[in-house]
Amino acid sequence: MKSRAAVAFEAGKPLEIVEVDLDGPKAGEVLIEIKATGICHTDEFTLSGSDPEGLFPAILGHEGAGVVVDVGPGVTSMKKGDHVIPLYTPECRECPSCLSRKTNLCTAIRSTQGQGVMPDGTSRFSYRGKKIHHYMGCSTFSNYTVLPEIAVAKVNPAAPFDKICYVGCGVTTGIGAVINTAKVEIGATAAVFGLGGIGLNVIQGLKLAGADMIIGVDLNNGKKEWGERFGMTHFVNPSEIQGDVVAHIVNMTKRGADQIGGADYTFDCTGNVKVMRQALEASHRGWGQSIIIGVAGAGQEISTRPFQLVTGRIWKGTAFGGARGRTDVPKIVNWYMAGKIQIDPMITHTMPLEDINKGFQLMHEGKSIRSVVIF
Ligand code: NAD
Ligand code: AHE
Ligand code: ZN
Repeated sequence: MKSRAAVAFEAGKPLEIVEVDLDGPKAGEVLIEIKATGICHTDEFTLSGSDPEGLFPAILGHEGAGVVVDVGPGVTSMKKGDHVIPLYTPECRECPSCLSRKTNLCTAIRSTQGQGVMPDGTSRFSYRGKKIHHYMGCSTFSNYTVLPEIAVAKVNPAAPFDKICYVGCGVTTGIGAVINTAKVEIGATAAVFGLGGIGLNVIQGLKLAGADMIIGVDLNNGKKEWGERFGMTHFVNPSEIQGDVVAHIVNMTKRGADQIGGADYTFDCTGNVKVMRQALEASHRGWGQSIIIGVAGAGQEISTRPFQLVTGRIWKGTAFGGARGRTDVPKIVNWYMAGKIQIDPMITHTMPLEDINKGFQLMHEGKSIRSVVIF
């Protein structure tokens, strides 16, 4: 069949809207009509050429929602008409990682996913007879896409596609980093570095978890009001303070008889390795946990004095907020439907597929929180 898609033919070039060819679902796969897709900073990261796993040409996009329109042989958990969210972190429930209960990083299809192909080693997408790569196993910048059944979450059919697509990455990553990865407790102090589409969801997760002090850190003063909307209690713009942001946060969080400062939990939501170090060092001596969410480009490395870890700080990372997609994503959609979490205000811009490059532009300019393409 044909599908309208935004194709990344080359790194660093705008996406091109073309009609691609799409083969139907094979055994264990489902064909999905994508109704809406968000544009995440990770799409921009890969398009820019910074992603060591980046492949071109490819159909990017990993934050979608849509409807199952066909199923391949052997599919048991989905049927035509189901409303679904594609998962870049599948949940096979059979691999050693899934069975370990210690991680959400299912290994069932990770190697082929990283090679831009389906589990059988081939791509379902082509253009003028040439292969187009899948991206993060999702390729939601195509009106139709194919995914393995294990990489699809069935969700509440009453939920609006143009909002719940964001659960496919940003919402789940931010809230999950707080709940699943950091396991933040009531009364905690926290600092969130980078108040974009992910950082604001970390803030909303912290509020949900009952954190007392929620410090937002961003170079863009426009983000102060955004953070406050979701529960941020203090804002720091590192370019406007006297001295170092680490000392500033440590000072703000001093408490107890010994007056030792540092946040109980810090989160990097920038992808900047220098900020990752600041976040670690702004966490509390003895127990502070710093969670890396941001994705850094090829060749970039993190560093700190080992003494920071010797003295009890914990450096962790999280992918998809530690969420098990088929189990957790339907629950998060229902939290949204029940009014427990907000999504609507963060979707600042919507556009048709033809204007997808404007969505990337808005992200570059720091003008959007999330842009959503509606098919
Ligand atoms: P975004 O562009 O919407 O937001 C980034 C924010 O960081 C902006 O508000 C920007 O002003 C701020 N910022 C930039 N440099 C800063 C600095 N030096 N100090 C303080 N603030 C600074 O991006 P996003 O969509 O929120 O994504 C954030 C990061 O998370 C990206 O690296 C993205 O690739 C990554 N990500 C990771 C996962 C995961 O599973 N680990 C999931 C989604 C996104
Ligand atoms: N391909 C990159 C890493 C990109 C990355 O870390 N991706 C996150 C999701 S970001 C979503 O917006 C992730 O899930 N990582 C775990 C995984 O298995 O990819 C690189 O550096 O090679
Ligand atoms: Zn993402």
